[in-house]
Amino acid sequence: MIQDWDQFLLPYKQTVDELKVKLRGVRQEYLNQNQRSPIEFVTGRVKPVDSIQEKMQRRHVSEERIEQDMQDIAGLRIMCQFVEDIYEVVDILRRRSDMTILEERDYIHNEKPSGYRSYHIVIEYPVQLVTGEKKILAEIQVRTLAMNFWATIEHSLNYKYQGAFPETLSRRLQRAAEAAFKLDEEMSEIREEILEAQPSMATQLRGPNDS
Ligand code: 0O2
Repeated sequence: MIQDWDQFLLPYKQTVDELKVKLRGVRQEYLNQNQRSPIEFVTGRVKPVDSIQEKMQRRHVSEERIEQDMQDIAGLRIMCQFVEDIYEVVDILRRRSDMTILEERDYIHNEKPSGYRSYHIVIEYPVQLVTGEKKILAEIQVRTLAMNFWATIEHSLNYKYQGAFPETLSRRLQRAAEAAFKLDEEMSEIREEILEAQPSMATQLRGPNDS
């Protein structure tokens, strides 16, 4: 039995905190060089204990197997402006030596039946504890702003309907997901045209609050 969840989750919190700093640092590196960053913003969370317990029941994961079988207790999200940026971010992550990629799931080209799209990466990340090094699994979700918009709303509706959407709502959400993806495709085409016409725009496509 996990007696003290706060204690158990401490290395996961450290993982999320460290990765948030590092991934935001990637964005800052681009901006400092006056370049457009493929990372728009980064969020992270440790999965709440009730969600962990619910998933353990649903997936038949025992407490002995939790560290190996629950890949998303530590979760990071990287938001990008364009679909192309997602694959650039994935390449950046593949080149890093401070984490090991264990698994990649492309839910962009293989969207989920719900309409969900994102690129998922499961990594092993070493945290340094007083007792020594501990390897922690973390899930990094990389998605566009449009994919994030859809997923955030669908997630909150899911909470309300406990996953049992009425058929009409499911269909509308699938249509909305397609519309969001169409928007991503349109934006990519517009971006290509702008860049071809005016290469200097690359540095100008930056966020409003960036110095
Ligand atoms: P949270 O933290 O509240 O977002 P499973 O968890 O069983 O669905 P699996 O194989 O463990 O699936 O992992 P998968 O599919 O790679 O990633 C699960 C996570 O992806 C979910 O976490 C969501 O964040 C996101 N996700 C997957 N499918 C959907 C979807 O249809 N809609 C939305 N909005 N998000 C999705 P959790 O566990 O839901 O928790």
